[in-house]
Amino acid sequence: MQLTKQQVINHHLPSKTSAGTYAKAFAPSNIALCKYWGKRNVELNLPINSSLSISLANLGTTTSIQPAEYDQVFLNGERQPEQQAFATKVIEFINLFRRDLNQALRIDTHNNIPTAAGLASSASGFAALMLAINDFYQFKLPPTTLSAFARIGSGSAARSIFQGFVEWHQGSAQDGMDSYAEPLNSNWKKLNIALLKISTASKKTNSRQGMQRTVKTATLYQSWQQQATADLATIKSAIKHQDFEQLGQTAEHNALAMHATMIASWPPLLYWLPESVAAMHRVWQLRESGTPIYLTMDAGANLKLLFESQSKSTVKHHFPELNPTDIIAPFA
Ligand code: 2P0
Repeated sequence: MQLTKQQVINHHLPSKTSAGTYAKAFAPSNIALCKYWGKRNVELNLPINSSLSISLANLGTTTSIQPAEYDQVFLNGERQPEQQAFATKVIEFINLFRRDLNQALRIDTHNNIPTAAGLASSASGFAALMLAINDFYQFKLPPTTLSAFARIGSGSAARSIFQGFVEWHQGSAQDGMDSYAEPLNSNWKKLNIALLKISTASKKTNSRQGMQRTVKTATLYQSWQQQATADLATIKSAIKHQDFEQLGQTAEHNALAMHATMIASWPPLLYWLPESVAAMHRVWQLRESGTPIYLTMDAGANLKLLFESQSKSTVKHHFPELNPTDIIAPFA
């Protein structure tokens, strides 16, 4: 029988908890170099393959929790209507952890990700919320449990509990408690990521629906799993040896293989816009002219560019649409 979120969480929370008066936590956004695409368990967001990401340092979400007269959710200072998706998701998640439903709460979420970058905020959002919940109720949960619980909110949130390079282990346990992320002990001062905005329009098919459709209908999905497994090992080796070409090549190949399986779903899932493809060609032209630059893309039309510090001025010259805040050096 499949376990529910509540059953899994109850089993791992301390028996006695006390509510604090105020808690505030930050979690970074992350960009996957080896992507998560496909769930073996939809209730618990358990992935079919392990993934590896890089967290975006101080770009992400800050969330605070405090007692209030009635439940209220704020996003970037604006009260969110109770019935709308954002407030519902936040309240449903916090309800998994609050045993005393009589204590009403005010939850404030602030994202400092450049909104123009069109970066999904569910990863940093659920990670920051989980960290704030842990603090507010004084659960004192270990990082691996915090990561596994954040994953129950949104898969990629498992990785946003940590900074730097982060590996999320797919795990195999029925309750998913071995499906958590861990930081790799590594550093890459020269590594840069640029967020190249193509569109900020919300996508028609979200990741959750998209993954399920791909797993069900794309015969390419089996090859994707094989490639993701191989890519993870190659990326870890590239990080260990600080081999940028290997890192960039593998990350780009991984993203495009994921998109190929999406496109091979039915009905097809094509997140690219004509402008995305045009930007991909610009990246490839720049690379052909000798600049080591690679791209990765998530479930959307935007590109993320990978390069090292010595290429920064060339990249800015060829992509004048990038603002200084769109370029991040996570280890600098
Ligand atoms: C990733 N993505 O590894 C991949 C690459 C999008 C493409 O994780 O359903 O928002 O909440 O577990 O985590 C986006 O999926 O999905 C994602 P849920 P999530 O970054």
